Amino acid sequence: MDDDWQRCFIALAPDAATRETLSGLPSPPVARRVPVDQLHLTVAFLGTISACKGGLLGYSLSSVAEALPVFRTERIEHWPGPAHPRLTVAVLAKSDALFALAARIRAVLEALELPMDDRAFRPHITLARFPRDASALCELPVPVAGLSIRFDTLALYSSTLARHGARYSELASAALPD
Ligand code: 2AM
Repeated sequence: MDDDWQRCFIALAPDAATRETLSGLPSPPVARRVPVDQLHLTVAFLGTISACKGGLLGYSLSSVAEALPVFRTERIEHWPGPAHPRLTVAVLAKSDALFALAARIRAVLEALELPMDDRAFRPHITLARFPRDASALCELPVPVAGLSIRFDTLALYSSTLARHGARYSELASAALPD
């Protein structure tokens, strides 16, 4: 893709202890684990945007990066694709704070006239992705209620297709206050 246009999303990045917790959660052997440094929770998916709008958005992140509470896991599930499971995800317990953050981000996107995917927001952290022809060989959902999930950063990422799946690169970030 042209350097002036990138596939982007805004996500929360877990702190180091949370990354360790997430990397210890089970996923089917056939699925490819998301590398620990790439684990994230997408709050807004933008699709392809210009570098110029991305730059403006990067500057705006600190205006929405308010302190967040500790979140809790609820369970691990498979999310389906058209013909077979697509993802193994950790689903978080419902949180008003996450929906409030998504609303603040939506307002910034509207102000910058940036599009936002209007799929319902289902807060989750993808742990693993299935190859195209795989079936789910392990029993899920697994309840993993109550594990602490903390985020320390809100960031704008670009997503680039690589040989073994997408790679995410941080374009701009704002630290979340304690
Ligand atoms: P996923 O892990 O559930 O696939 C980069 O692709 C990030 O944006 C991933 O977290 C991915 O979620 C999410 N994402 C990809 N396409 C999306 C879309 N159309 N709407 C919302 N989120 C999307």
